[in-house]
Amino acid sequence: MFLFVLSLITNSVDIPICTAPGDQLYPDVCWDGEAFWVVWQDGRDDYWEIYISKIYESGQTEEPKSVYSIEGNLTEPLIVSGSDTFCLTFHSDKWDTMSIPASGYVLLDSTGSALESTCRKRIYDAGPIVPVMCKDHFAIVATWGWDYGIEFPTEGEVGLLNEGSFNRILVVPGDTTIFPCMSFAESGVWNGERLLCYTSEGFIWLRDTLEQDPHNDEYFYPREPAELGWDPDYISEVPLVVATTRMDTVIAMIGRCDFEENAFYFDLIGKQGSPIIETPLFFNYGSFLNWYRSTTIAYGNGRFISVVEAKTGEFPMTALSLWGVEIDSDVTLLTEGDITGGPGQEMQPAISFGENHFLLVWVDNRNGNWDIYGRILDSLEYSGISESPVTPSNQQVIKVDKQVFSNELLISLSSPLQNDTEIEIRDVAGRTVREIRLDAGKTSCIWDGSTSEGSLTESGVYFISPKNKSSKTVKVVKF
Ligand SMILES: [Ca+2]
Ligand SMILES: [Ca+2]
Repeated sequence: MFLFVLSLITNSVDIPICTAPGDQLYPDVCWDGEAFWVVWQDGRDDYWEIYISKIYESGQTEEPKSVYSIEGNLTEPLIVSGSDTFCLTFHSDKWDTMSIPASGYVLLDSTGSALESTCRKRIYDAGPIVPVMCKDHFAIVATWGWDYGIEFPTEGEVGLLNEGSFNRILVVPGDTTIFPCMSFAESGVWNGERLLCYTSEGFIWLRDTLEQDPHNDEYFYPREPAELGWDPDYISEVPLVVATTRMDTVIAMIGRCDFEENAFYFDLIGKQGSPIIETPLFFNYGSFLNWYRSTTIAYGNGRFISVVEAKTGEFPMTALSLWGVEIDSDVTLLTEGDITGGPGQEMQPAISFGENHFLLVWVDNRNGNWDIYGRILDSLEYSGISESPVTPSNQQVIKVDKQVFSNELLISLSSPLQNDTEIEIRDVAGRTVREIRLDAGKTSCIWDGSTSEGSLTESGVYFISPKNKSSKTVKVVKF
């Protein structure tokens, strides 16, 4: 109850972090022990540059400044904080005077100013370049490419920065019939002792030691691939993990299942590399987008908050907004829903936890072009239904006749459906306990509290939504 009161106080208004002319895109956020730092790509001038701004937990912001610029465009920055420096990574469309894709990193001092001499770039970037703070060093997890004319092979690599210089500690092996081998490294997360990287070969532990033979530790999967619907023959073709955070020494991750498009899982991985919960928490984000940068997660105050970019409506009426999920540290789903946003569209969320509160940042076009907005929060506020424009066939509000029930619950939709659908009822672990078919033209059904197998469900909290997820989820308590 105490936490609830606190959240009422601190859930606050949107902070306009940067509303400069032109578009501001791809924000990322980190916490340096005293304040949040937000970076983004800024298009106010002729080229995309990287800008940075400092945001305090009180909501106070400092004037954004250009952090680093070279000839050409700098895009999609990521930032992590070290003890007295930051590591910033970016993509670029120039390598010296040549117009070819490159990626790089630069160290920033404690005021957010670039230490120019540390900048390193690699030509032919082919994938993410992700900074991770380990114990003493920054790690860079990246996928490079080579232009061989017809072939465009890629190679996943992990390095540790030593005074700004790149020390390679892992090259991900791939198809040995191709040189360089086809492989990639998606990202990594530090658990306080070791760096867990996920690559096209699987997951691998690395140490924060400049000299190491990474292949002392073998590649592995925390769970049997089949449990997440992964086909071992095609395992490297789906992003296995889309967002990670850490709860003490436990790693929390949201990843892709391959049961169906847009199926996600949430899992906790212990020090041994295996899951510490019996089954992962499964999500179905319906028609939501889920590319690499659109999902974010952070842990703080005993809960995980994850936000994903969500697509509503059918082409060409599609609109982007944010969908949030809160998960308790014991892996129960607390809430989920459309996050209250502005009158325009919202996309590209990033979240970080500070000392007492989270900072969620995103891109928002309420003023006619894209700007960076943020919100200091303890808990997510939901609008109930997306305020973004949607086509009539998707405009549904789901209602129940009571929030607390024992025998019978009336579930109704705001307008008749054009196609048959299913009402899905899930428990707090995200498991589907019952699906009720609703024929086209019908608007209501009764749930008698039983499971699909006909047995009675246990007392507790349940979430009800149409299977296509074009409406908000309703939370009920059964006793
Ligand atoms: Ca909106
Ligand atoms: Ca703008």
